[in-house]
Amino acid sequence: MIIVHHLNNSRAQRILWLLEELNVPYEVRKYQRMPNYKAPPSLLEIHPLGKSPVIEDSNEGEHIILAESCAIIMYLLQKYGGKQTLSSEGTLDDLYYTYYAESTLRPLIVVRQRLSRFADRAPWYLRPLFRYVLEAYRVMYVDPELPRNSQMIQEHLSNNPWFARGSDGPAAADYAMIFGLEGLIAERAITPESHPAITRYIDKIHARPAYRAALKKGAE
Ligand SMILES: N[C@@H](CCC(=O)N[C@@H](CS)C(=O)NCC(=O)O)C(=O)O
Repeated sequence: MIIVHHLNNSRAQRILWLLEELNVPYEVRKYQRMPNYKAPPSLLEIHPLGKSPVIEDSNEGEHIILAESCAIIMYLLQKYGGKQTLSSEGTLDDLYYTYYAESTLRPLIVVRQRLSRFADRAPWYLRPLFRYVLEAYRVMYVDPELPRNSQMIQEHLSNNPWFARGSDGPAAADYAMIFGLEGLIAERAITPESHPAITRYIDKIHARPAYRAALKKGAE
């Protein structure tokens, strides 16, 4: 049986969603973030980077351990996915957004989140200076990127129900993208008014029975 090493409030949730959609049995091993929001050291016993998600499975008789959420998504779809055939343009979209999710979108969101938290960790007398520098960095380098990215996604989802053009259900790119889109909402980088197609897309996924079942298993 597949084991998912699942950290609360993390990317691991989308792996549970995928497994529920695939109807593949799995076991969830839960880990709680520490007060500093880092993963507990016990995750280091599973994988050298100590992050989540990580899965364990048996593949052609061999026990495997796999990290990186998008690698896990592709592995699970290749091994357990049905025969969803995408057009050549749909295949390109799927490829693009699966890589884009972790290499471009998530880093932007993470940098923005961290910039707003770092100043609070500085000694009190340095905080105003830290805030000034971090705010300047955010305004110059991060903030101009987010609207451009959100606009691209908004346009794509205005014309297509799923990330892979022509697809009639979620593909790798959808499992990859949902965490970043939820992050845009959490960061208040987009609102239902400013980006209605993205909001509708997220609501549609959140209403899926498999997503709801995954939430129950992951608890958060
Ligand atoms: N690119 C990796 C990122 C893994 C990652 O950073 N996971 C976060 C949870 S969303 C984590 O484990 N954070 C805890 C920590 O960094 O200690 C992936 O997509 O799996």
